[in-house]
Amino acid sequence: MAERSFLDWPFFDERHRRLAEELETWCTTHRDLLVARPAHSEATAADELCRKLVARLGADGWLRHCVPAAHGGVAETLDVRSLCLLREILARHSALADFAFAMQGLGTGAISLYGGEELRRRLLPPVARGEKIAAFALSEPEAGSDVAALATTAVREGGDYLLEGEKTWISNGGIADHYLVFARTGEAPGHRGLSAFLVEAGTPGLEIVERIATLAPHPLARLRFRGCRVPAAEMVGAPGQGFEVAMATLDIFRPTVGAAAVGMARAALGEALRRARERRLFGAPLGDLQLIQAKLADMATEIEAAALLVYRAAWEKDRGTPRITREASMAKLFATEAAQRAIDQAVQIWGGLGVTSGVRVEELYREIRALRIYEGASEIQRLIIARQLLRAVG
Ligand code: COS
Repeated sequence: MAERSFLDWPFFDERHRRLAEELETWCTTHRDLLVARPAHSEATAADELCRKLVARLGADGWLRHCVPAAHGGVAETLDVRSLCLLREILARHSALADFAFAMQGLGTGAISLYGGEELRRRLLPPVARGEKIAAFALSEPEAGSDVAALATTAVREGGDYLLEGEKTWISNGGIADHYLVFARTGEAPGHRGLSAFLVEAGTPGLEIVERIATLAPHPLARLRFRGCRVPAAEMVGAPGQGFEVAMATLDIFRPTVGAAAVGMARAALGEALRRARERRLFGAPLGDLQLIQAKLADMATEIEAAALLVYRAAWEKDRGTPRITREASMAKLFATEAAQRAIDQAVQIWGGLGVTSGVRVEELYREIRALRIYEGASEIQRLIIARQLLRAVG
């Protein structure tokens, strides 16, 4: 039985509790889809399953939480608590289902926040229905953490921009229908000279040059832009506003990464508890050993603390606080690090079986790792938190 008591926290409304119950039921009904795994380990192994997950999540209305109500969504503006709950529950059942859900939101978040009416009307409803797949293309071979240093350029030519450069580790790269691409337009040096563009897959000059195989398979690619012509009307936000667009999008989605980590950690705790009760050692259940009890206690306490930070950040945003940068970073940092520790302990409790391919905790061990890196590595989150603290004192 999944942990539900946190739903009584004051961060949630009745609609959140209902949402969690409904998704839990859906996950049980769709168990076959959620336990399905890519059949092989190549870079494209997860493509088909991911497409299937997006289609199912869309058909059953879950992706409506990724866009605003005016364009096929549920809430008037993105409800971060709902996004977090959905990610936590999906991630507890299937990391790939969480990934499929999350990328629809991250890939269109900037359009929901900054897009013009035409772009929103054209792009958001099909993403909410799971008919189109979205992607967010920020990282580059030489600029992952340092966004202000990104090198892809977009040069104005008549009514278009010409994009040149490379993006890498792009989730959904290769299967996405469109990419939200950040490029240097040069209005000013550094972060003030970036802009965001919507680039449709198949636009001449956009090439998928490499599919990237990872520890836990999901669609990932390196993209190259060579003379890629994008109409100026496809810019998201104003010229030079790209850095702000990226940061504001990440402020919303970083707590949701923390939520996914909480979901994975809860799955690991469930597995650890089961093993502690079922496995006998020295003539008694494993869970009678105090060293095992200490692990379980630490896991549960850290998961609870992580969930508090995640839902605090989400609630803070939902109640209208304009910037939740510090709260979002704290939630992502603590939840992903705590989940990594909890999952590691679950593997330890499972012993040899814990590192056996196909066993749930082994899978979680591989799945959690990327969350400490993507959407801002733990080191970057610490930097952001510390800067905010230092700024506040002087
Ligand atoms: N919301 C709105 N504005 C923001 C912001 C936010 N979350 N974060 C920063 N800004 C503003 C700052 O207030 C500052 O404004 P001014 O120009 O008015 O002073 C400006 O943007 C520059 O901010 P800062 O000085 O902090 O920029 P830096 O280049 O030093 O650092 C970090 C920016 C490191 C925070 C940024 O590059 C980052 O988040 N990197 C990680 C990126 C990432 O997540 N990559 C993974 C790819 S997505 S899978």
